[in-house]
Amino acid sequence: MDTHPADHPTLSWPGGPALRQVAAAVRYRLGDALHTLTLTEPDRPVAGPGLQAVWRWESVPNGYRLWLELTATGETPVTLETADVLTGPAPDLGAPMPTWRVYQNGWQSWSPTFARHLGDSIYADPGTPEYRAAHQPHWEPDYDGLISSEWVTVLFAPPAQALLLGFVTAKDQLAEIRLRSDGSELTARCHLDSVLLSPGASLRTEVLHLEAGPDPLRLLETWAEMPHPSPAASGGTPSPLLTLGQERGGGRGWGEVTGWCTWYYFYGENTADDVLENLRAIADYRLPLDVILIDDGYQTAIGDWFSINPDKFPDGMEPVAEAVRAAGHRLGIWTAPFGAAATSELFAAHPDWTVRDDNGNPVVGWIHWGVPCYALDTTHPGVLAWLGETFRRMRREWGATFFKIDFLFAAARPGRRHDPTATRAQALRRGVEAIRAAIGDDAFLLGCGAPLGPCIGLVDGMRIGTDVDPNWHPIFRYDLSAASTENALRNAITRAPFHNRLWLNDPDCLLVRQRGPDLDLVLNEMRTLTAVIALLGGLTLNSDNLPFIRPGRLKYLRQALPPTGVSARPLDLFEHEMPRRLLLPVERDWGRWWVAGVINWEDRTVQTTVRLADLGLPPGRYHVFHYWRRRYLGVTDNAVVLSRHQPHETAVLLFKPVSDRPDLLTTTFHVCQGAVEVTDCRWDEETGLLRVHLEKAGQQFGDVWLTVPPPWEAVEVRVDGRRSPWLSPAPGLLRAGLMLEGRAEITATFRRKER
Ligand code: 9PG
Repeated sequence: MDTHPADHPTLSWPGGPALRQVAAAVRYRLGDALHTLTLTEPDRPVAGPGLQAVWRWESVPNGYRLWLELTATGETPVTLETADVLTGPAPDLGAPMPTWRVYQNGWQSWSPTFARHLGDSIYADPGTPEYRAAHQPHWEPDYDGLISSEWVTVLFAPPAQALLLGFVTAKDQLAEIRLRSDGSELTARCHLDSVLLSPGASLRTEVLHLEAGPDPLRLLETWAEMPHPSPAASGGTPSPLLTLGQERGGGRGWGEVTGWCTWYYFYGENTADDVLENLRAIADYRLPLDVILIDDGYQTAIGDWFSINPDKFPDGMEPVAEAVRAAGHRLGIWTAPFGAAATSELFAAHPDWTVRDDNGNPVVGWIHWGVPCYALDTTHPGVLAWLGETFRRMRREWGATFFKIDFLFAAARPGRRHDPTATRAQALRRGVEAIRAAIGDDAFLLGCGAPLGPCIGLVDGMRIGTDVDPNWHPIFRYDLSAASTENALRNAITRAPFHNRLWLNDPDCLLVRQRGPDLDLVLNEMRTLTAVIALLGGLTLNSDNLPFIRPGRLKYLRQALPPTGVSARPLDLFEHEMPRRLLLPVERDWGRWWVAGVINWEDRTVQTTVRLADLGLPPGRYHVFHYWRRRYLGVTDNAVVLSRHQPHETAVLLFKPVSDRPDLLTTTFHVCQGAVEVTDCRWDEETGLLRVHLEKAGQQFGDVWLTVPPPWEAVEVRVDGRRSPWLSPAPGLLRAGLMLEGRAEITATFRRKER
């Protein structure tokens, strides 16, 4: 690594990318005058009227960290607009820009995210004011031709030059990376939102991490895994590191979140009885679903969270809450805590609690199913106190311990706030902090409609995509943020690297009901939804009307439960805008295997060749099992050809190294084929005995498949000590069925065949 702190410095990596003629820039106002400070040298203060700036560089393994420190030096406050911690022409990646793939991370949960091939046209969003309000927080007229990615991007020039630019702090400012597709500009910008900096006061921008390497997916995973420390509000040393993967998510025992949600069948029309009937069905069917999430619709208006709709919940929330808890479930409650419906009692009582525009009018956060909802000012002490009281009451009076907080971007709408020194990011974070403090550390907090950065460290789970929907393609609108199974899955896959690192990913709900008036997904599409959710290992919530689900469909739900807690990797994230290859490597002390999800996004049948090399499997011979078709495809050392890969079908393929003694091939109890339900597998050569231990909550019928290479032949199979019939679906294979309730031990005895 090479630094040239000259007049126009260069950031470079030996044999890798180079960023030439880089600078930093601060835009601010003093009185009516707009000033720009340009910095071209690290550590040397640069002064303008009323403001001093220092550009900091730090070398870290494989890269750099850059940020700015600003101090107001005059007699009057300055108004800060933007701070570019890095700006210059597009970097040199050794290949022309049209060959690049650029990771474009959307702003909030529902915002489209993908790696775009610059040779294709850039994403044409709808450009409506509503779209901009929800997804483009920094929109300005020069946005045309601009690729903007929130907090992080990876620029990838195939085959092997990639550069990651990602902020590793995100508490205080919204931050984006902007790239002009003509190569004229690459800027990493922190938005200071016209906040006031008082004389003598200092602040620090977010910290940008730059790293180069050959593998863009690995860079993204590495970035997500880094501590995202929060810079101290007024310069100086960063405050203690917040490492989400440790503090929240897995480390707190939240690895496997399951549940049932009211929204995607009832869409708010559910009554208390509907909830109770589903609760009963979960018990009757012995479905291992933990959280019962009462989504939108129980309240009379956004903001009036204790005004329960009497037509739907005639006895209020308490009896339902009580029944949910009595049945041993966690109660989940949906809110949109940073909104006040224009029609709400909240707004009538506190018209001064909203963010204001320049004319003093309340700013609309979003339109909720036709009703404008004003954005609450989460820097206002009254709002923060009310938030605390609201969530403490839900916990105290209803016993809720799972909170889905939605439409969070409302708190980050531009406008005037009670605290003129608070940025949009800080305002949002204060609101989420108030909720986290009120619900306690042991409750689960799920962000939704949430700007991602400022929620890091505060939420346990995060919705990372648009709403799932009874339709594959969107029905009303054709932008990438429109509710549809396809769009939900895209983001679930493209943001998979965040899972277990920044929080637990919520890919949105699993729907398994039969095709009909309430669901338009064909079998392959429903299986794709099931497979992708199961392979991604995040939150797994069902949202069907369970009393009316046929047993033939419930079995799909069971095959996704519980989640592994570990995400498959989207191997071709930087190759295809809709990634087609997910790979979950599984390693246990008794074996090693890989589960691949190979997706056909096309609306027609295609032929797909799956090469071991494309999956990155070590060279060798593998048994291949086609999960949904329950078909053994034989042994390969090269590739599998799916000659009729149907529209929207995900082929879930197991790759298991070939062994010279009897071994477990797979089970059909879970899409991840052993990663969840197989707790042990032992072979004893002396006695010719293979023991497989299965363990899984609920009640489920399924098969265990064993491989029986010559000279071995099966003598008998026992399930929990009782002799069990078995089949041989092909030479060298053995299949035994069983009802799994809790745990089971399969013991298979083999002998060497006499020749
Ligand atoms: C409840 C729902 C569910 C869902 C959330 C959120 O109009 N819109 O653009 C719009 C976007 C998302 C949305 C609703 C409306 O869904 O993601 O899970 O909780 O709210 O209203």
